[in-house]
Amino acid sequence: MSADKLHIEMFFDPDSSTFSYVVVDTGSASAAIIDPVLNYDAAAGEVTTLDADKMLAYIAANKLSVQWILETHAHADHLSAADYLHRKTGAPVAIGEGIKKVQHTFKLVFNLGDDELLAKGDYFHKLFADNECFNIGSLTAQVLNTPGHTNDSVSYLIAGNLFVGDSLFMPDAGTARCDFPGGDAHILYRSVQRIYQLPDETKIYMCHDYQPGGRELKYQTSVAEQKAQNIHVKAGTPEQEFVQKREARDKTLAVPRLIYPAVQVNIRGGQLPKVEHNGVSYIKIPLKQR
Ligand SMILES: N[C@@H](CCC(=O)N[C@@H](CS)C(=O)NCC(=O)O)C(=O)O
Ligand SMILES: [Fe+2]
Repeated sequence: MSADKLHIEMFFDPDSSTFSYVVVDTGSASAAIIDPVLNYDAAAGEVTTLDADKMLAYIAANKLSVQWILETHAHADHLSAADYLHRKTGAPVAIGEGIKKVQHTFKLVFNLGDDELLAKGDYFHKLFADNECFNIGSLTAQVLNTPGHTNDSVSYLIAGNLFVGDSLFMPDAGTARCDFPGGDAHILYRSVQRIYQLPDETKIYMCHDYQPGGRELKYQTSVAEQKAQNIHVKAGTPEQEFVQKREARDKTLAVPRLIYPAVQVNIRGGQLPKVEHNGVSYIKIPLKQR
């Protein structure tokens, strides 16, 4: 680990093109985990903890004390390992308070009873309000609500480093889709403007990189680079121009491969649906007949 006050260790899941992070306050060896992935083989219905165990190995090797497990949003493309890591480390699982809306939306989609989901932020240990601050050892972190991709999307600002979830992609990929239930390109535009108010040198960390044109994997950029180069929204791009581009692209995108398993688990903070009387947990998929 570096001798800086803060160290950011990146982990990549190639199956879902997701970046997860361990953010370390090197002075106190306190850490936060951001957006951990639970591996899932949909055909086999098999959940494994390969990626999360790599994080745990790093945490053990560096004798870190995990203080937070942070979600930037309820992911629609991969399952979260937040609950697994909570059970391993005891750290609270936190997300933006917009999760209540996401839970409400998907409670209806999955026809869940109150015994399964109340949609009041249940399953999470902490719901962050906009601008709320919290500590990772001696580091101060701030929560910025950045909805648009989803209702619950937040960015975490930690000592000049911004973890944006899917509010921005690398400049050559632009932004994430806004066509999930609760998504809204107008709202994402305003969230991006909020991010663009931060100092130009603010470092921005991705949650995904789909490597457009087959270029090498990238996970870090800056506010200045985004403002100058983002293909969907540069500094000064009018809202309507962004919305048109975003909505046109959304029309071309297929439903994410793991949306039903992912959302079902992630609105429960990474817990699998309650086991049935035979001890087995099941994933539900609503069928549309056309
Ligand atoms: N092909 C991927 C797509 C995943 C996906 O839709 N990712 C979202 C973020 S959760 C997105 O914004 N994608 C933008 C894009 O593919 O251009 C899958 O099936 O999992
Ligand atoms: Fe996402």
